[in-house]
Amino acid sequence: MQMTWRWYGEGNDQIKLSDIKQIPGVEGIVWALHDKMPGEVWQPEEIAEVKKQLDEYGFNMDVVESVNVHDDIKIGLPTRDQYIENYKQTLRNLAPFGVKVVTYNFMPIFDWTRTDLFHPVGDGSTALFYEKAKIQQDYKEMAKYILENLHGLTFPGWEPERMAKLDELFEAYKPVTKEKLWENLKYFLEAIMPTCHETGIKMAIHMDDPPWDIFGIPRLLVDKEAILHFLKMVDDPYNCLCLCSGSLGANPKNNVADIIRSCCDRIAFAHIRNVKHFPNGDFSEASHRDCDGDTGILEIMRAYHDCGFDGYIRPDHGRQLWTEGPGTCRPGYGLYDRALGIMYMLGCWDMLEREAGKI
Ligand code: DNO
Repeated sequence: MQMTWRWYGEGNDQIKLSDIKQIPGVEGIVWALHDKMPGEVWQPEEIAEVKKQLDEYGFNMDVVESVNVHDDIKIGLPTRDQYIENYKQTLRNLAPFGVKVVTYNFMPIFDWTRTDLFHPVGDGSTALFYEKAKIQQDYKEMAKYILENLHGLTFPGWEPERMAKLDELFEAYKPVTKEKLWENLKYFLEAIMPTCHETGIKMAIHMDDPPWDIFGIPRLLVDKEAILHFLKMVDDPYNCLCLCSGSLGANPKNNVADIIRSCCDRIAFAHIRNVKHFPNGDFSEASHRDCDGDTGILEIMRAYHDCGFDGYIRPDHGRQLWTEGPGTCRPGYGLYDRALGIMYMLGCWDMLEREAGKI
């Protein structure tokens, strides 16, 4: 496996590349051009700028998270073809810089969804929290809460320009049933697979978070059955997964280690995140330590190891620790808990490697 760290870019992340350099084992930065709207072409000179910054610290830029997919592609509007052409051009522009994996998602309207970004964990730290009852109600209320609590920081999928048009977006998605959304995803992937072969870039779809329909809009990548359907639907080695343990793990019925074993050869990128469930359907994010949540981090690491996983991996959301709070820390993406998460993951991995006689 190759350890990576998600960084939001110079001037857009409180964490410095020099801080990340001190965390053991990090080889690459998972990056994006965060000021790009979905559908815009990423230009070579903009990509070159990021490469220069990463080169200074010896980090690779192999993984992009995300090149976001325009709503017209998800909705299946006639304008989608132009946006697909733009997407292909972005892939062609990324490849000469060594990019190997592009992450994206196919969630309508909202990306990951939480109701509290700084929820007390009980030990003085805070974490992202999902209160089920709140997600039945007012989507505008929820979007407003999220945007206000980002304190002006960008968050992909939560572009203020898109959030300002929520009623229009909900209206536009009305005819998009779950079946239609699967079809639109297939159309998109079949259109870009030749460009993936040409550029050597694997497309890694992120799991839907949370893994169920919200506010009446469908979500697709929610469980083992859906994942296997997705891989078969476009059966191409460049059609891959960004297997997010925390997204899937939000549903207690998902056995994440088992899912990994069923499709490991198509996992290009692994997100490791731990989630704790409450009996009423609420959940809180937790430290990466196995016993702090219900996701089964130890068995997940064992599954990756048994399968000989050599793709990219990163700690996903961490709690906000110590001095990290609203305004000083991008929710879920602070420095400390993700760094602790890396040490936990490397600890598991090193032990498995030792037991296998590899180190
Ligand atoms: C959450 C992230 C997701 C992910 C996108 C990929 O923190 O894992 O927002 O980046 O869904 O497009």
